[in-house]
Amino acid sequence: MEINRIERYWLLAVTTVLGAFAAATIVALAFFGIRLPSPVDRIDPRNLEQTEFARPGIRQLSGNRYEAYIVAKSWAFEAGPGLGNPPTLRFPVGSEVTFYVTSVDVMHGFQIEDHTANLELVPGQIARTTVRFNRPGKYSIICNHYCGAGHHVMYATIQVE
Ligand SMILES: [Cu+2]
Repeated sequence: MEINRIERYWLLAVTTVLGAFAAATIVALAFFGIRLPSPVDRIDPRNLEQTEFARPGIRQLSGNRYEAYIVAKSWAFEAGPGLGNPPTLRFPVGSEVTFYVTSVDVMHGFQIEDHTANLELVPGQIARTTVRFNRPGKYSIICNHYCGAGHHVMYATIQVE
C-alpha cells in the first residue's frame, strides 16, 4: 500500500504526540504520585441521612491524618457545624487530608487553590481526593463548575497553621 509522503509525516507527528502524552501520564503516575480522582461510591442524594454525609465535618484519624466530609449544594459547601458560613476548615501544617465530597442537587466543582485537588461533583457520586498541606496559609476551595446564579459565591476556605 502506498502512503503519501505528507500523510506519512502527519502519521509520524500524531504518533509522536500520542507517545509523548502516554509517557507524561506514566511519569506522572510513577514519579509524581498523581492520581486521577475517581468516584468512590454512590449514594442517594435524596437520602443523605443514611450516609456519612448526614454529619459532614472533619474527623481526625491519627496524628496528622484527617478525613473531611463535605456536601456541595446550590450554592455552598457544607462542612459541618461550627465552621462558619462559608466554612473555614483548619488543619495543622503537614496534615494529610482525604476529602470525601458529594453533591445533592446539580453538578458542582471542588478545587483547592495551590494544590492538586480538582474534583467534579456529580449528584449521587462520592468523589475523593487526598491532599497534603505542607505550607501554612489560607487556601480557597472554589466551585469551578458553573452551577447557577449563585456559583460565584460558592466557596470555602482552608486555613493551614
Ligand atoms: Cu458552581
